[in-house]
Amino acid sequence: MMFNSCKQAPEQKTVPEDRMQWWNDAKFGLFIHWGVYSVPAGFYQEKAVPGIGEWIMNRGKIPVVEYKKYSNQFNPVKYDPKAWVKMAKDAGMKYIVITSKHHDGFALFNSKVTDWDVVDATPYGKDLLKPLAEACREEGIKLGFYYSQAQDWNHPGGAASGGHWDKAQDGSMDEYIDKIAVPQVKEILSNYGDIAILWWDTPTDMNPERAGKFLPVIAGYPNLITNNRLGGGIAGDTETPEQFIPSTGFPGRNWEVCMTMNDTWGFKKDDNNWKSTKDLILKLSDIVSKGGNFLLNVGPTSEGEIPQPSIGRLAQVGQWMKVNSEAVYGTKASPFPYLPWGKATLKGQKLFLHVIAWPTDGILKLPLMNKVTKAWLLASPDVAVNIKQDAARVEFSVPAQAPDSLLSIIAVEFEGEPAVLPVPTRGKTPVVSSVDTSAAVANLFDGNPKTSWKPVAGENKAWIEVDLGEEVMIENFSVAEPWHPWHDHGQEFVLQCKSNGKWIDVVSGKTNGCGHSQDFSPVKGQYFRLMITGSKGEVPVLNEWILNRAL
Ligand code: H79
Repeated sequence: MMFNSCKQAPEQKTVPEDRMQWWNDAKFGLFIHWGVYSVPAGFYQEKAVPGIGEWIMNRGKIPVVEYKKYSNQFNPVKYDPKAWVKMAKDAGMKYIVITSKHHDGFALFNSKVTDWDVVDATPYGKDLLKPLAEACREEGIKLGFYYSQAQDWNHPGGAASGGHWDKAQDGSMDEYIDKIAVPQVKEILSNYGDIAILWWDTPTDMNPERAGKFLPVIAGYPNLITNNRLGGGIAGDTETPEQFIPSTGFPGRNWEVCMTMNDTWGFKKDDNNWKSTKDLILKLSDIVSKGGNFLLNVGPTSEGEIPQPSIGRLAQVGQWMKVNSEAVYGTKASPFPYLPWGKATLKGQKLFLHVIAWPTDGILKLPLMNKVTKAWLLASPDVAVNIKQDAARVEFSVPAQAPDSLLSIIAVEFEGEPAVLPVPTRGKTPVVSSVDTSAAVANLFDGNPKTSWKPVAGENKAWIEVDLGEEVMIENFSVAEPWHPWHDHGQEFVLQCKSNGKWIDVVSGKTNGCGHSQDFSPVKGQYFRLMITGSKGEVPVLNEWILNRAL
C-alpha cells in the first residue's frame, strides 16, 4: 500500500518550485469538525450551552470524567468516508481538512500515546482517518489535518482558554507537548500517506520554545502547508481569518477564510441558522475576488452523518460550480479595487465578472482601460455580448435577465496587463487628530491590512482627514480592522466630505471590528474626513481606510 510514502527521508522528496501552487489554484475546501462533542450536541444536563458546539466542555465547565463518558455514545456506524469525499468533490471542493484532535483532546485516530482516542474510548473502535485518507487518495482530493496543539482539556498540562476548571487538567504544559502533542503530530503526519495541510489552532499559552518543538517534525515534510496559528511567533504559510471575510486581501501572504454553514463547527442539534446557498456562493466569490481560499465547514453527528441542510447546500453550490468554476479555480485577485455591481477574478488574459447586481438597463460598465477582444456568459457561451469602449471604460450589452439566479459570470478577454485606476487614498498622507508612537498613520493607506494606526491613549474619539489631490467621485468606503467577530469590537464612524469649506456627513454607521465596506450615493470631493469612535471606551484602531471611485 501507499501508506508508507511519507516515511521516506526528507532529502528524497522533491519540493515543487511553488509548493503553494495547488492550494492557490484550489480555492475551495471542506472543513470537518468531528468528535465526542457531537454526542452532547450542544446540551449538558438537559440545558443548552450557548456558543460553538465543540467548546461545550469548556463553556459548560464539564468535569473531565463526566465529559469522557460521552465517548461511550460516540458510535458513527453510518460513517461513509467515500460519500463524504464525493460530496466535497461534487461541491467543487479540492481539499478536506478534518479535526484529527480538537480542544477536547479526543483523537479521531489510533494514537499510541493516549487512550483518549476513537479506538480505545468508543464502541466504534476503529480509526476514522484511515478510510478517509484512502477515499481522498482515490478521488484526487488533498487531505489536511487540523490539530489542536496547545489547548487540550483532557490531557494534564494541556492549555485551556479561560484556565483549567478541573484539577485533572493540571500539569506541565511542556510535558504535555513532549508526551502527547508532538508524538501525535508525528503520528498523523506519518500514518496516513501524504498529508497536504496541518491546521494548527488557538495558540493558548504557546511560546517560541513550545512552538519550536513542533518545527523539526514538520521540517520532515517539505510540501506540508501549515497555517499561522502554531504560536510562538511562527508565521506559517497562511493567514486564517475566521468567520469573516476581510475587506481587503493580505498582500504577499496566502490566506484562507474558514467559516461555518450555521453558527457552530461541531454538531449542535438545535442550530438551524443555515446560510443560504446564494450567500455561500457570494462568499466564495467575494473571497476569491480578493485572492483567498474558502474552507467551509460541516459538523457530522455522532452517528457519522453530515446534516442534511449542509449536504443540500453543497450539492447546490456544486451545480453552480459546474457552470462557473472557471471563474474560481486558478484565478487571482481582482485588479479592480471596487466594482459597484459585484466582484471579479483574473486568469491570464481573462477577467471573470461576478455580477451580483445584474444591470436593469442591459449595460454593464467596467473601469478597464485595456482593449477588450471578446466577452461571453459562462452560462451560455453562444449568447453574444457586445462590447463598446473608450479610454476609461468598457460597456457590455447583456441580456435583460441574469442567466443565473444565484450569481452570473461574464468572461472577458483583454489585451496586455490589466490597466485600472488606483485606489484614490493609496499612498496619501492623512492628517489625524493624533498618532500613537507605535502605529504610524501611513499604515492606513499602505494597502497592508496587517499594519495599523491608532490615536494616543485616552482618545476614544478620533478623526482622520485626507486630501485626494483632486476632486474624485466616491461611492464606497471600506476599512480593515484588527479583530475577529467574537471580540465584538464594533467601532462607530461618520464619513464626511468637505463642500464649500464645510464638512458634510456622507454616511455613518458601526463596523463589526472585522472590517466594513459600505456603498452610498456618489459624492464628489477632494477632502474627506473619518470620525471614528473606539469600541467599549477604548481607542479606535484601523488597519486600512479606503475610499473607492464611482464608475
Ligand atoms: O475549531 C474552530 C473553533 O473551535 C476554533 N477555531 C475554529 C476553526 C476556535 N477556538 N476559539 N475560537 C475559535 C474563538 C472563539 C472563542 C469563543 Fe469563547 C468560544 C467565543 C465563545 C466561545 C473563548 C471562550 C472566548 C470566549 C469564551
